[in-house]
Amino acid sequence: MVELITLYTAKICPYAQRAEIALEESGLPYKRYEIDLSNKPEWYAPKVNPASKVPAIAYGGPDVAPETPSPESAKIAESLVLLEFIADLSASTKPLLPADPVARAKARFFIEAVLSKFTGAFYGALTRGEDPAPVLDTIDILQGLLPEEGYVVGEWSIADAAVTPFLARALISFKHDIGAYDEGAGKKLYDVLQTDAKYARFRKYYADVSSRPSFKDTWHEDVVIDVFSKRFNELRIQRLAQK
Ligand SMILES: N[C@@H](CCC(=O)N[C@@H](CS)C(=O)NCC(=O)O)C(=O)O
Repeated sequence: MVELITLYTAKICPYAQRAEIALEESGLPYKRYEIDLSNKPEWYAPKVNPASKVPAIAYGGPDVAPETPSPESAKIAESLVLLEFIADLSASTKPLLPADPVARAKARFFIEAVLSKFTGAFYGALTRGEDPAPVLDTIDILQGLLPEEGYVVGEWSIADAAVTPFLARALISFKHDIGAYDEGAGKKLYDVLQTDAKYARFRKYYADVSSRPSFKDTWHEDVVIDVFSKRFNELRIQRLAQK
């Protein structure tokens, strides 16, 4: 029997959105608790996640308020661990990974590619002002791993949950030219992604994942635009001032 689940999350955080999307897809009941990352509650690190990061899940134990987590619940952190955990919990009711070992390996390989290729290139541009153009190459790698249609392994799986929050933040940042990179470089890249025939498969994939209720209900575009533009456009100004 699946026990009580409390998800500690934050609207701004792509890692946290991964877990939230998977929980929504699983159909498992859970309590959602928003952590203010700029003013974290003092109980959060000692009682939930010593790394003081979101996402984290308190699983099992008595039915308590999220602010007073029970020592009897298991505390689990790290978004990719949580995706696997949620898939394990819902395996018999709503599979979030296919049964076939090859398809499971493909899902995990895709997740690894998101981590090792795409997120580094995106954050390099967003936070360190690196040229965003290499992001296109990493999107090309990801779309090359997709089947001709559908999700990463055909049916929706946690591999789709792993990538969607990052694609959403990359697209919205580039669309609004938000980031520490040179002014105009994001918008240029966004226009290529929207129009170039080379990225047609990517566009279709993103349309598929982003139209699911699990994404729409967990995506807070206004919050992301607001926080990202304050944080990363300021980094652009600082970078230019140091030139
Ligand atoms: N590797 C972690 C990364 C999680 C992470 O970096 N979360 C950020 C927010 S997006 C966080 O909680 N940072 C702590 C802070 O801002 O103080 C995971 O995959 O869950």
